[in-house]
Amino acid sequence: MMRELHITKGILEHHMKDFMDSLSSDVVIVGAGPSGLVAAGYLAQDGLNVTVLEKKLAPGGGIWGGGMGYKYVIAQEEARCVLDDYNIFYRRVDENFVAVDSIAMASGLIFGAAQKGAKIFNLITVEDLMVSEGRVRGVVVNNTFALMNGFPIDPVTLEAKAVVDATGHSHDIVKTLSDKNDIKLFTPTGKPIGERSLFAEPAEKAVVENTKEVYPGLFVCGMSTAAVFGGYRMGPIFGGMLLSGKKLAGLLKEYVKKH
Ligand code: 48H
Repeated sequence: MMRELHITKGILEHHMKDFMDSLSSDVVIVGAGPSGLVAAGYLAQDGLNVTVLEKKLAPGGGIWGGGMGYKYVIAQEEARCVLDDYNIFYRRVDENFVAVDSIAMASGLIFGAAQKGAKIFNLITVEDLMVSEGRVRGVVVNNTFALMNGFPIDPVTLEAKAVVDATGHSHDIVKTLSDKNDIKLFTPTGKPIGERSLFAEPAEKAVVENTKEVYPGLFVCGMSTAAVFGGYRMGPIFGGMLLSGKKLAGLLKEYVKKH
């Protein structure tokens, strides 16, 4: 016999189990765009407890819309290994580039990260950080609907050995840390430098180079590296995002062992 009670109970029990497992993670990744999803999948595959927090209903960030709504994005040959690891198909443009259906890429990265063991929560906004004794110790989260409506509801906290700003152009997390605390980031000015105009080749290189720790316990990947370290934007080429996520996973595997 079908009892509605069992449907609700099944949802609540499983959601709560996942959320309880995320109260103390190895890594919390803020933002479920391409760079965050790639990092999450590789880290979870290696057995780390990884939580991804996405403020919107649909994870995937800026992938879905391709270039100006034309639904393909481009990736460089060097990034093809990530597409293969996530079983995402593509078509060849020439010997250096492939074209990827943006809908296949968004859904492939989301499913791949979840399948590899990352816990992805949607409709949760990170509104602040936990900071003490000179390092980031976790995130302060709230229900996106509560924030959208301006309801005066207090947030809750999730602790982590490392937090990642994968929020894209907005670099929400680094910005909040810098605005609210009298601290110096690991940038030349101690503050976010700001994103520069479009220049694809150096932009793609810099995204990967600048995937690193920006303050003790806080890392940046993807487009937020441009805002934080003053990189160019690159338009709808996504190889840098994929490789940034892959590099971050490598860095964090070592980092988490030491912390
Ligand atoms: C929870 C949040 C919060 C918050 C934001 O923008 P994204 O797709 O991120 P990247 O860096 O992996 O990829 C960038 C790429 O999509 C892009 O924009 C490119 C290549 N642009 C080039 C150009 O020239 O314009 O995803 C970030 C995600 C989004 O889903 C946000 O909703 C989410 O982060 N987010 N989630 N709490 N405070 N802030």
